[in-house]
Amino acid sequence: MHQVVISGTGLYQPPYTISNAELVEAFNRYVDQENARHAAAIEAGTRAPLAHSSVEFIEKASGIHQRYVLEKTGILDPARMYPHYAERADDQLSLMAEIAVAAAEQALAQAGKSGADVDMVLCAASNMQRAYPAMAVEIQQALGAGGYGFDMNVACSSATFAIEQAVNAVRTGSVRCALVVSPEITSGHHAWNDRDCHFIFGDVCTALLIERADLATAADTWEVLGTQLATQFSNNIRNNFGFLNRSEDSDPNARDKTFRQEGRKVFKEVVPIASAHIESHLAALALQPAQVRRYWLHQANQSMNQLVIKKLVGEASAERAPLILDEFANTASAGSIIAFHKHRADLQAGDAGVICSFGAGYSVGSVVVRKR
Ligand code: CO8
Repeated sequence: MHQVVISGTGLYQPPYTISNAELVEAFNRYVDQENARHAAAIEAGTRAPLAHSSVEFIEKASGIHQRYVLEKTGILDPARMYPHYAERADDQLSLMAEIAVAAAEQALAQAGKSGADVDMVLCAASNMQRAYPAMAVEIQQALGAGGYGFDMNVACSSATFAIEQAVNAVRTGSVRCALVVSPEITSGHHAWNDRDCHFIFGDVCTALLIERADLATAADTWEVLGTQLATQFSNNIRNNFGFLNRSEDSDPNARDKTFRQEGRKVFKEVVPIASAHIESHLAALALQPAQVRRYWLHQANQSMNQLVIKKLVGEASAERAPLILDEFANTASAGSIIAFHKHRADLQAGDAGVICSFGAGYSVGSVVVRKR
């Protein structure tokens, strides 16, 4: 068995931001237009009017201040309320692969490696752009990587679940260097016209390089002490978009074909699951929660993260569990990886940290690391 390290990370940040003020202004125009269009039915009492959103609610309920997106005009157009993406020919690099390659190149540069050193590529994200060929195989080719690649989807836990697959493959010697990319184009399958959730998501792509410790040459490496994954079925976060929709003769634009959730239930149910999961994982590694210098938690909701940390160590602080969701919003499986990417430089050799995702499934995945 080989010792395994994370030796590089990368972050592709889309070119456009949408502030809460811009988002709410566009959403409220959409509401006014819809209510005007259905004025007679609203007047007759056969249809409920839509309600305005508010910046104050969004910031208080979630902690989100803005989000990055790959395209914003469509999202902010009240007659459309979703992005415009140009269809690409089969011989062009697909959008998911393009942002994955950009993030991967950063991770490779940080690790002092090239695409040719990689022999496993995992594309781990909440939605794939197409059914096949696998996104990972296209990314593998674009980077000049060898070995093999495959796609995985465990929604918000896609990245941590992929890390376990990569770590095990490197540990057992079946590969030497694995790349995990999480191109999360959440804008494409988000309900931007639903007041309950329109503010939640942003686009991004993260990358991680995982390799044998004895082959790593980077100065900044993180030994993977252990990984632990768990799932428990819940319908509280769900998207029914899928390849059987056509045969079911269902409406492709129906509300259930994009993201939807029972946010309050998710909040209440997932906090105890996540904190108990982290506690049991640390106990299995003979570590106390207070001995962990940093928690890079899933980035869905500020209060949720504060509660998880309070349960673990008694008090929440940005030093112990940094937040990136104020700037990035919820980026599905990429959130905890962005936190790790941006908030690890100040840790010292010997310091332990936990990367932890939690979300749809339900799913929870933790990765315990120690700076070398
Ligand atoms: N503006 C103003 N008021 C609003 C708005 C709004 N936009 N939305 C709701 N309200 C009102 C409601 O009507 C309600 O009013 P009243 O009390 O009069 O009935 C009041 O505000 C409270 O509403 P909620 O109970 O819904 O509000 P919460 O305090 O629960 O906050 C949150 C809502 C922020 C959504 C919160 O519940 C939350 O963050 N929960 C956790 C969710 C979570 O972690 N989900 C994980 C999802 S991510 C995931 O798993 C990945 C999926 C794959 C990616 C998909 C990409 C698209």
